[in-house]
Amino acid sequence: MRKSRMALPADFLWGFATAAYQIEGGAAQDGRGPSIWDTFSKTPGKVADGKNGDVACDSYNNADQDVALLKSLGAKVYRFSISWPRVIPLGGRDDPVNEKGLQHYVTFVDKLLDAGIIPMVTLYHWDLPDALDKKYGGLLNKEEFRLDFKRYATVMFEALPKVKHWITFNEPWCSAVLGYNVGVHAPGRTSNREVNPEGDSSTECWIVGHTLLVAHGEAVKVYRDQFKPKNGGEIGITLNGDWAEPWDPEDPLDVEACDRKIEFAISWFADPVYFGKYPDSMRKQLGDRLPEFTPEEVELVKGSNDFYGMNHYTANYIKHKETEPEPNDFLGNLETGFYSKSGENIGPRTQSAWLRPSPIGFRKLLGWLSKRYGYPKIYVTENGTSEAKMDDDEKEPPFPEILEDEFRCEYFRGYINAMKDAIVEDGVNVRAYTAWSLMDNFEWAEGYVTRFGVCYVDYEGGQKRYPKKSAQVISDLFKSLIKTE
Ligand code: PNW
Repeated sequence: MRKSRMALPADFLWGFATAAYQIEGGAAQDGRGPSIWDTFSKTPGKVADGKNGDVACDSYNNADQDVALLKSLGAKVYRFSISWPRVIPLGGRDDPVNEKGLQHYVTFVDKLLDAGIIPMVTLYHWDLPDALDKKYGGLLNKEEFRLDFKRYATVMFEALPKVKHWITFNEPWCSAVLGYNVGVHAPGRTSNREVNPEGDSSTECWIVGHTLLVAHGEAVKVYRDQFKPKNGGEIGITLNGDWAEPWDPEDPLDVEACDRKIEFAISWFADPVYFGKYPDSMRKQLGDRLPEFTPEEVELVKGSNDFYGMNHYTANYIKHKETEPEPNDFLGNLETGFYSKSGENIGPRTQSAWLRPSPIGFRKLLGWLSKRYGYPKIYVTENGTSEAKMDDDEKEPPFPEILEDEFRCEYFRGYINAMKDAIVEDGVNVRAYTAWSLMDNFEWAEGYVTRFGVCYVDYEGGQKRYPKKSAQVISDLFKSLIKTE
């Protein structure tokens, strides 16, 4: 049967995503060193259920099972991340490489390719070697960090020539804001002395953001100069950001605040990557607390994306503020909420306080980004949801009912169709999509309480994986949307 011509291109890549610290476990195996997340999650009070990633989904010891699972779902691509302290336990440019740790990823990539699955590799998904944080302040130290990251990236490019899709950093906004302003992610620095004894929310997040951009540019340059010519392949950064709707659509100041919200979240990183400078709205509010790019840094950062990596989950209503911005504000002097002036709810609640589904917001944000950045090739590298627990006792449904995740199925139907509309009707250039997440995993400060997987993980039963209904829904949906010719 001939499929509709209103479909996704035959070479569209779809699959699932994960991150090293969230799934690997094997924390003390084969010479892996600690990351800032090992340290942070073992600090009392930092993670909801007091747990950590020591075992997680034990993916370090279950490569065959994970590859078989991906294959059974028909995935064409798998996005996963490398644990830097597994490869270089102390992290630094003069520190030894741990061959066993490195070999794990070489073998894993081969297994994926043997199964016909394309690897998409994130170099940094938040698990900085703890030794670098202790030695020189980690991401706060631009000159040290950029060189250590460059060396780590070079080791990985050298070891994995078969990988053709590289992501430098996952969600620098989260590293900077959650790690150095709010303090709820590692290393947990903030001005809020009830949360942490050290940190300055008014300056550190902007410094860290700058470090990440420069280090990204550094790794891209190495890849383009030394590896791309012989291996082919491409490299980019993955940015997260929500769609913004005005609280009062009749108020031009709320409408303007929506753009400012997206600029503070996304253009903070995307403007330097595409235009070589920070957004005017940020410079205006932050003044010299926002670092300046040196000419050498502009050279590195501007034009450093071969594709735009997009993580997207939710939308907010935005209300401008009349007062002067607070020194620790990172939103752009505005309020975010789930209700509009007329009382409309943006979407149903989930288990994640920050996440409410709004598929139309995905289509709108794809359009906003495409217009601003010249219709770049986009890879959607994360999209997904948790499910609200049963109202009365905050318990999750028992196994196997938990596999019938109709709420998540509806989320994916809505979001994937919204993306399809953006592609076929609005002309945005999305070429890949990886759902978050392949399986339930360590959800950072929420521990194992919140499940994002399209496969259930039985943490008490040897980490066995069971596909939920949503895994099949995604698979069937893409099969029906992709042109077969
Ligand atoms: C992303 N927020 O994190 C991460 O890339 C994943 O590792 C994570 O598991 C997933 O989304 C689900 O949370 C985010 O508060 C964490 O806006 C928090 C926020 C956004 C993204």
